[in-house]
Amino acid sequence: MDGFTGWPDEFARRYRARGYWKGRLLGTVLSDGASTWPERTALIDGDRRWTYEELDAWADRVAAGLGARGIRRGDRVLVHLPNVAEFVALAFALFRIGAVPVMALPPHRESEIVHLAKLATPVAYVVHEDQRSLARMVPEVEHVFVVGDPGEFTAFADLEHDQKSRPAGPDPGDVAVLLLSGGTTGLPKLIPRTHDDYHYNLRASAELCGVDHTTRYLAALPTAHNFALACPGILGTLWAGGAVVLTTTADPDVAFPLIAREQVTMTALVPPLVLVWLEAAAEGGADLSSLRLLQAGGARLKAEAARRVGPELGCALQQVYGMAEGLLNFTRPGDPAEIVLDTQGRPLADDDEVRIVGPDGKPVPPGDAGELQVRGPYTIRGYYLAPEHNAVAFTQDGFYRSGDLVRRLDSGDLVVDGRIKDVINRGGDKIPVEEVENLLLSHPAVDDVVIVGIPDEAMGERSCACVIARGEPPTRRDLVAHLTARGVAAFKLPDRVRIVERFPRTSLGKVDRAALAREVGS
Ligand code: OOB
Repeated sequence: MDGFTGWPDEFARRYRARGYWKGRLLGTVLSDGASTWPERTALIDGDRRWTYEELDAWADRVAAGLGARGIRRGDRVLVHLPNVAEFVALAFALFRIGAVPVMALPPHRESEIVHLAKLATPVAYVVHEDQRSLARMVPEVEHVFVVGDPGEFTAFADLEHDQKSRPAGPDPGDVAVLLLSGGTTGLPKLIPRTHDDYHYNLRASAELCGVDHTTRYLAALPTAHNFALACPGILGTLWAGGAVVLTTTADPDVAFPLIAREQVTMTALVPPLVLVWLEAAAEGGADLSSLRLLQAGGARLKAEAARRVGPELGCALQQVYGMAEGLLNFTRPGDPAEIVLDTQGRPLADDDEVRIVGPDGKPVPPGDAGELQVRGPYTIRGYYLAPEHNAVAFTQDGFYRSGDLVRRLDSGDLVVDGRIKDVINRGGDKIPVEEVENLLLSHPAVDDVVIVGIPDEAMGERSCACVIARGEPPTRRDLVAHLTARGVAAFKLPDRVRIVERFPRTSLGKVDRAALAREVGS
């Protein structure tokens, strides 16, 4: 695929020789299950359920349908679905024909979808009926498939085709999926993950977490996000012969009865949802006795919340510090309490090369905080079609600059202290500050604007737009209306607006965002 930067040969050889890359295609995760344990339950979505054999056959019919419409290896397909079974069937269908899903997130709206369509030039857009109107915003896309009522478009259900012969599939070194970056500044970038590297990602995550055929994994976070997709998520669970339970909301009113009914053993949440679950469990009446493991990640989990998980939810906690670009860190089952409660874990692979550097790019003394940089068998060497950004986001020797401020303890475990990049982590949702600032600058009453994160008990941080007004100062309501009219995902709307006279500057004349955040946060 053009615009894809792979690993240098020397590294590819090493990762193959050491067994990270096994030459397995993602489509085999399901087909292997269908031949080994056809009758086992694979997927549950409300009252609908599929065995491995049934899900495999469904994915095959969708693959045939896509093929019959001329969708081929290397074509991109923009996937914009909530946690519904069609997402799973479609993902496997695409993996099989070698077409590449672009994983839009459910909260994305016009602004993000238009951007993704421009960047990825997909041949098809697959959307849920609730978001169907967005399809009109991307007229250049050849096919629109709608899950639910298709309106003027094609129903996803009509895609299915029985024709057995399929064109040649992908190679293990091909890009299998394009994930969205949460970790970069500016507009979202696309993260090319290959069959080889992502297969390692899901397989090793599943092994580390002890996922097996008794696992019943609840996908409560968006399945399009790396965490719930493959860390180990739905793909890791299916690889191990477990069952995946889907929910479109993590609200305890829905999720708790589902856990009891389906005997869910494991799930993954972002920290604000951990708090919501703790509060709801404290009210009593919920039966969470089947739950064995709760993964928490996406943003820093406070130690106080971490401490309550075991006693109050009755399951083990695992902290996960990951990024769609690759590197995953986990606390391990059996780690001492202080590691599980107070750190974000350590790298998944022996060949994850993690270095922690200071502003001069040189490694900091052991135990000091610095920027985490990484390269390894499942960490990308470049974003898709982004040569200029890649020149700054990666070092000369191929390390990804995470922008995260991290310390390494003697145990090897990492603690995330903050970040050096301009992204606000609003409880796991990543707000690319520059993108929103640019949209706000087009408001007539905004002369200049800087968005900063301010500490928040529940979300970790919230966004505050600091505005230098032109004439009558705009209200938060004005600015939210302005952004909403431009079709911005709701989590990017500023939680607060402060009118300021000027921005504090560093000695180099750059806006001192940290000082500004202190000013408005107090
Ligand atoms: C996950 O992936 P992304 O791509 O949405 O966001 C990555 C960024 C990291 O660079 C870091 O800034 C932050 O999210 N982050 C954490 C964290 N986990 C992620 N910060 C502090 N503590 C943590 N535990 O968020 C992601 C991907 C796979 C698994 C889990 C999370």
